[in-house]
Amino acid sequence: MDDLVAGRVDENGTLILASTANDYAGDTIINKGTVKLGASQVIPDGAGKGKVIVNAGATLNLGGFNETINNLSGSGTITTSPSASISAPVFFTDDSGTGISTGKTYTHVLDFAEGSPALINGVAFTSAGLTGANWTLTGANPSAGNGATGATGGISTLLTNFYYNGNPATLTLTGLTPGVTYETHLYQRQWGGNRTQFFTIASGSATGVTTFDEDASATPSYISLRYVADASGTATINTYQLGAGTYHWYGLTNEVVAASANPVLTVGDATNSVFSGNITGQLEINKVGAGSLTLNGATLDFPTLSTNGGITNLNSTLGTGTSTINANATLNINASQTLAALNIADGVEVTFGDGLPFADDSVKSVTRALVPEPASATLLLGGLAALLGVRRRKV
Ligand SMILES: [Ca+2]
Ligand SMILES: [Ca+2]
Repeated sequence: MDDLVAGRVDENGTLILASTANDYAGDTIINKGTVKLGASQVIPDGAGKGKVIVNAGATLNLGGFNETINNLSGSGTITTSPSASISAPVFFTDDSGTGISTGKTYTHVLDFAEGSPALINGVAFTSAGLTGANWTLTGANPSAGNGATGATGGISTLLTNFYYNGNPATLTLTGLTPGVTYETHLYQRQWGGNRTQFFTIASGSATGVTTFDEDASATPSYISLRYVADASGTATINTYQLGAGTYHWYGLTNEVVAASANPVLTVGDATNSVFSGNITGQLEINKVGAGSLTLNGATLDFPTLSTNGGITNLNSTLGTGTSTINANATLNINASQTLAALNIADGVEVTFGDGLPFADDSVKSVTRALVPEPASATLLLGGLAALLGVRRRKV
């Protein structure tokens, strides 16, 4: 199902594009408000597809996802915000399959409704009622249980007793560190009947959803709910009943995980374009295609600019957000820069301001601050940095 029949957004507010089946041929024109990605690759690209135009006052928010577009123009804003997601169940029958480990950093290890809580792979769980110092479970209340868990070991203890009857049931985790990526694992087993739920995980503006029936398989499982903690250090998990019964809360863990890689916006086709807007946030711009892309925006503050095709004209100063340029295709730097790294591939031409080019035959990388002055084309390298094998020619 297409989210957009015609790719034109004219109203304020946020439109989330989440269908990877989008296949419209026209341009994607954002005139007002925000278009936010809800999955990777939801804007059509390639032959026969349109351009992306983000006009002044409007925003394209990558939402933590990768996207490839034919061509970028306009003077609006490109940014990203963290994503949240829920992955498919992982099945297990004993402790070794649960992924629970003393090698992980946990903020919560909760065994609901268990008087003698589980000990799993050396991790001692907390005997959890409906509230604790850094969490609450509302909605679900009566407890029940039996020993027919389908598992052995400590995880069988965890899966013995549970809370139920919440519709919705809301679990709130607090005391999290803002900006840190976490995964909540919800552990469950078969009880009987259709217990399909609509799950959401939310922290700040990021929300992930899925539907899942914990009773569909006789083999116990866990589902992973991944998110980046918001500024308040709070995450909320909701379950809404779709099947015949409510979700059974047996137990959970919440662990610190490595942050996801920054999302990449891959831009470019055979045509030339100018983007005069701002680019901010933890993202990478990857220039491809035979045409040129000119970046003129007042605020260009993002970690990584990569050039892998055509010509990139960098006419504004990159911000201080650990800016790295990976030059694998022609790059014209036409404004002063202070960079964390400039990585220049063999044979790639990088020119610095005012028409004085440096043709670089062999430099692999420069990893110190770079401050070219357009008027004199002086290249200043700090620390121990050196340019090797550079051929400088006058024009
Ligand atoms: Ca795309
Ligand atoms: Ca339990």
